[in-house]
Amino acid sequence: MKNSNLRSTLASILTLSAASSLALHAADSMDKMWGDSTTKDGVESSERAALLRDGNYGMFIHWGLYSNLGGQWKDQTFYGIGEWIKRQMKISDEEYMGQAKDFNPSEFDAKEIVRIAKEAGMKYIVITSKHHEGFAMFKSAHAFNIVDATPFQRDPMKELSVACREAGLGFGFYYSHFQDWTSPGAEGGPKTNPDGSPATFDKYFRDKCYPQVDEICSNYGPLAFIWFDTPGSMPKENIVALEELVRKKQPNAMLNSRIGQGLGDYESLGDMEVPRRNHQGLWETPDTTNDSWSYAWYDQNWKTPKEILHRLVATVGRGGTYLLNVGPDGTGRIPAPAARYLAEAGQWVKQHPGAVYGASASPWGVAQPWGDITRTGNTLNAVVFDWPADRKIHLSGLVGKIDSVTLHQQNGNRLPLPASKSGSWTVIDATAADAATVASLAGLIEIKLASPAKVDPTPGIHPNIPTMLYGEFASARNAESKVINWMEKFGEWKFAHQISEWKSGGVAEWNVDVAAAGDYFVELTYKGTERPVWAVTTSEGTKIQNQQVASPVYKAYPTGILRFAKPGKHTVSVSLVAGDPKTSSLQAIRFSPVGESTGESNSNISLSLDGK
Ligand code: FHN
Repeated sequence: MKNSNLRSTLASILTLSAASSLALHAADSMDKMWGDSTTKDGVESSERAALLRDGNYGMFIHWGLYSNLGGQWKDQTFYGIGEWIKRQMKISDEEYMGQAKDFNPSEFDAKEIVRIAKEAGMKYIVITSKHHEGFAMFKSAHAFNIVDATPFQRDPMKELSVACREAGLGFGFYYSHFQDWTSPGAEGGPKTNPDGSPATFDKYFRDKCYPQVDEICSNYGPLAFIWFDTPGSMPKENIVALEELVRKKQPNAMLNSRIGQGLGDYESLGDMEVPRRNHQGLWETPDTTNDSWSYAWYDQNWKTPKEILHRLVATVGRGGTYLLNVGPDGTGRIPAPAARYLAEAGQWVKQHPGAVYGASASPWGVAQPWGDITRTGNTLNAVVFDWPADRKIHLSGLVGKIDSVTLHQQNGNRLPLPASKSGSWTVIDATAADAATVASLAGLIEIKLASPAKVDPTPGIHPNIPTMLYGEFASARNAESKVINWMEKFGEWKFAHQISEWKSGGVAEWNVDVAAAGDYFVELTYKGTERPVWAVTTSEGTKIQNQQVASPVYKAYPTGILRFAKPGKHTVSVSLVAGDPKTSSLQAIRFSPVGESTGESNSNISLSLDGK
């Protein structure tokens, strides 16, 4: 994905109080600093790509001096990603660097971290060796490091690299190459050297960045990843020099695209970005177990085991790898709720490894209303997160012969399920599923096909569970259809697709395949000012139109009941009949069958792609 496509409307939504102008500046530039995407021929099938291609799940760790502050500076709490506290709270270099003498993470236990990652089902660990603060979490010739500047005096990176190797986990380093807020000349660092002379990036690069990348590549055995971040406007020659260094010292390491300049082996998507459509190439989404990357005392907004699993399966189902972060605290411990929830999700992964490891993207290219699908050869792994009340799983547009359908029951038994055809739909009857399976985090239905899956990708409207159709799957005419991203708190990214800027004749159109004729309750998700009037029409000529109050953030509004007289293919169109064409912005349309008990709503399973 080209990050240049992602533009945010930050001014209206940033809710920072302290240092808000600095926050705005940093926020405005953070996504532009991720660098261009990359895809390299041949890498995907290479041995060194196995952790991304087949592993599909890794642990990210943000840990540094900022972890000891934990989101608190003196009497002020910093609400934002904790590792940015120095910059956002404008802490002086002297005071910040002085914090090192109080950093003694005596509870750090590399084996315990590895145990948590393994229990979670993760296949590798990437940890911050140096984040933007400039503090090295490894023994370095540069004095501002954990061995020489803290009472701890141990090299936790050494301990973790050894523990990973012993346990058979891949191990890699995050390194912030461009930003270094305590180093003269680096991005965000002091503008002058200690002697008062003007600082240059070149000197920072020669004296600190390059030697430290050399150190991490030389002193910790074979590395699986070097994960650079926010290259911004870093000179190309420096980036190329780092790439050459890594290639020479760690020929088997995978380099992420955030090294910059279109280099690297695979693409890092935007922070917290689980895409809605399948995404090509070798890629990874960095996400976090709560809102912050590093430990913040107040941030208890943990993703539940079900959310963790859903986001993992959705990422694999879109063709990628899920890199899920934890932030150990100042003592070195991973917060207990994160460890617990990871383990619960991990238990499911261990029971159903084939749905994640070695699995690839769903042939539908998108999620299903009841869950998601990954693929292993000719087998479809249908992961059911929201069981329809009648326990019938509908699949639109599946072409070809089904050899067998099997439900993996909680008790370990395999239950064959009947499957039937209804027009272009395949209906799997899971009414015999036992209660424990239905109550578990997710059900796994294995659908073995006689040949590779072929699918008509027209979105289906399901007869027994609400179906949400997002704006990005509509064709828009005389209206602007685009991805937006923004920060909820500082550094907490959200993504959405919106259709706005309505002109005369503006319309958003979805081609759909309706499983069952009947009445459907329609909700539109939109934002705007005043009271817009939206019209929803079908190619059968049915129309509903309603006026509702709008709000400046995206919300779902009931719009009316729409009838499909016949099942099968239809076109649904939405247009703005009255209201401000500039501020009225449509995100999605949702259909809930009327008269059916639809079971648990799927609207609360957030992939954090919806929002304001
Ligand atoms: O600024 C950093 C942020 O602190 C965090 O490390 C994330 C993780 O992907 N990367 C940068 C922002 O994209």
